[in-house]
Amino acid sequence: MTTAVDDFVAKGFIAVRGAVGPQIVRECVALIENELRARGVEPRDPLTWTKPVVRFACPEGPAFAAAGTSPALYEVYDQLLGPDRWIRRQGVGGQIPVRFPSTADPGDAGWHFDGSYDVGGQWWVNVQSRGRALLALFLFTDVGEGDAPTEILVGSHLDVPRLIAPFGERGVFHGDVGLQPSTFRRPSVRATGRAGDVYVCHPFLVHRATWPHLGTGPRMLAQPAIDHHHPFALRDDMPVCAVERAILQGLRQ
Ligand SMILES: O=C(O)CCC(=O)C(=O)O
Repeated sequence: MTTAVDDFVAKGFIAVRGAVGPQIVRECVALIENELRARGVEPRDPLTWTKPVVRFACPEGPAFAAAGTSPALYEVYDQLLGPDRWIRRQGVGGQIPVRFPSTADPGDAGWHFDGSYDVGGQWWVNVQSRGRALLALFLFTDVGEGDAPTEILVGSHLDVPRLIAPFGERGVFHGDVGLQPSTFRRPSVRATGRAGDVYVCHPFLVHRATWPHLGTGPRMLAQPAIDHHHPFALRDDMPVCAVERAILQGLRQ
């Protein structure tokens, strides 16, 4: 029988529906709206939506702490990583790209996997995934097909380990890793859902923002790393968690 964990290893993500409750979502949205106002964007006035995307660091505070410490997410992190391996953060973290209805190219919608540690102002990655045990996509608004959902290449996390392993522990700037044509032949899905859903993803999953945004309101998403105490050891002779299992599978394929 295929378990949810096996499915994650094969596909590279799991959608946790209703991970964040509606009241917490509302409080987070109010804080995101304040950030927009501070940047001259009025969340309810389309005349002020002059750019297709506005980005900022995810705010901190009790509402985001409640979102980031959702029991449903903790259970999934435990299942995918093991209870003692990941760092419990009193918040969400990462960046929030808010996407507005627009047919303009936002300029940031290329396929990529995320870097996880800073080397001289660039985001680097290594096969042990230093600094990132998981990528999470927190939907703070309802996201339908027309609302510029994030697009995910299913199973693409299995293609990345072989590309970055040759760079050893030092790693490589994530933007310098040339993805192979076979990765782009993988099926894609769009991270649609309701406000409060969270897509928990393998750190090497290839994804991109999409455009145009044909919806009616701002799309709000946070995309933090879930960090770990130690990078993955990737040793076959030790117990491995699901994220590591996928990296080892990718190295063998
Ligand atoms: O906004 C999105 O849908 C995803 C953006 C993204 O992948 C990124 O900024 O790294």
